[in-house]
Amino acid sequence: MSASLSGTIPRLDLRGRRPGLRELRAALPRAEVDVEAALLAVRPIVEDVRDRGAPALYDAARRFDGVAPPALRVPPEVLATAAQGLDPAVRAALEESVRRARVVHADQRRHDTTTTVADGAAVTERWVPVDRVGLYVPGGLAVYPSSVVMNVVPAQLAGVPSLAVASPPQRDHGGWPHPSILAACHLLGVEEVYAVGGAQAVAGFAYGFEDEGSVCEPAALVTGPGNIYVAAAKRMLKGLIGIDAEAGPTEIAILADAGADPEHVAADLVSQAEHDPLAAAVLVTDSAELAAAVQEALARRVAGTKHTERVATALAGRQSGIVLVDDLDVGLDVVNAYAAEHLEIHTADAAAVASRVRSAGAVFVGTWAPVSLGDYCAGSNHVLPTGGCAAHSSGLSVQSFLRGIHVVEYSEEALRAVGGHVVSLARAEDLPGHGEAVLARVPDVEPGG
Ligand code: HSO
Ligand code: ZN
Repeated sequence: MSASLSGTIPRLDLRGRRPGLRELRAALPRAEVDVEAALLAVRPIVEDVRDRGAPALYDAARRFDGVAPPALRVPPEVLATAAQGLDPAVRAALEESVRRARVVHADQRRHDTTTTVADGAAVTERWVPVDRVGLYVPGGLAVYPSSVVMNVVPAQLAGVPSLAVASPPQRDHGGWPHPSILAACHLLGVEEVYAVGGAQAVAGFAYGFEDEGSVCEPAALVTGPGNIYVAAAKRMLKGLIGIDAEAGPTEIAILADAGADPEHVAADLVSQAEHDPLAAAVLVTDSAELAAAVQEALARRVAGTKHTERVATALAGRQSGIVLVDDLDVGLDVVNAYAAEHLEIHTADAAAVASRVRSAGAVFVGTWAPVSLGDYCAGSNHVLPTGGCAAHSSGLSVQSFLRGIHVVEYSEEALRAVGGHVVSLARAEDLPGHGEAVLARVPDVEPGG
């Protein structure tokens, strides 16, 4: 076994210190993903789709996917055939995944709230789903029908009336998207599916296009994971469309004490490292013994796993590491500063420690909740903020597909009661026209009352 495939993981020793957030951010391992550089490549593709529509999408397919699809829209019989061809065990697993995700996401639905601010004065927050969503599903290294579930279920439960999926055409599958993606769409009742990939798919959703009499209307929101070009297209088109997060490489952080099982820790680090050579696997522990045992278990597991090279590269990369700390308080500082996409807690009283986590896409508490459970069948969503974005953002949920509209209802008396304050603030901001709009209705109000 070459040294580079040994599962060796960089180390960061913070013992004897309690660094602040600024220092932690600088010291902690993290992948450098240069979305700005990808923007240079993506801009002409997006502009071509905007200007030429379908012909640009076919050209991009030939160029980037090595095949032009028979049509951009996948016909219903191709979707049905894909579903029929699904391995029964995979079908059963997808159905259970959908069932659990639906149960959890149904509870996330928002109810309108009406607040009576004063007599005759009410403000309602009305939740309205976006009109149309485009879901992007990648199809390169990663063909994830589970991601179809994680995007479609919350959109459907939010009540989004129009929903389309796009996934790259595959040379091996007659130019249609991967059959497992099509099968997942069919199981979920998604009928509008396009054989379009990459940045051009995001552009196609943003501007809409027409192909052979079938129209893909523009979407208000585009969600779903993708490579750096997809992220760049989302960044470029944000504003015209809403987006979820720019998904970066997968991350797992584990906070563990001396009582943790090194085999569980190592298996879970490997499980996310196998996504991508740029995936991040970070162990934070106050036990040098555990760190050594995990390193040993990793050497064995990395050699024995299917994607050895990918996993070893991810573990050895500058984005991964074992961080040694004095105690769990510092450990919590570290994981909160890191703001991992996935954080596992393997400590005594794991639930109490987990309750002190403030930044993570998802937290997996204790021995029986590995990240891979959450990837498929926990009921939680697996589209989560990466790259430290968990410091300010959340994973995909029903909420991601809703907009809150403030509905303001005041009676004449209610306006009269507060109108003077509006006039005062309008004068203070040198916007007397604002005050005059009130005085036109209730002329007798006095500034300040
Ligand atoms: N861990 C990935 C999701 C995934 N895992 C899909 C397996 N399939 C990012 O959260
Ligand atoms: Zn995963």
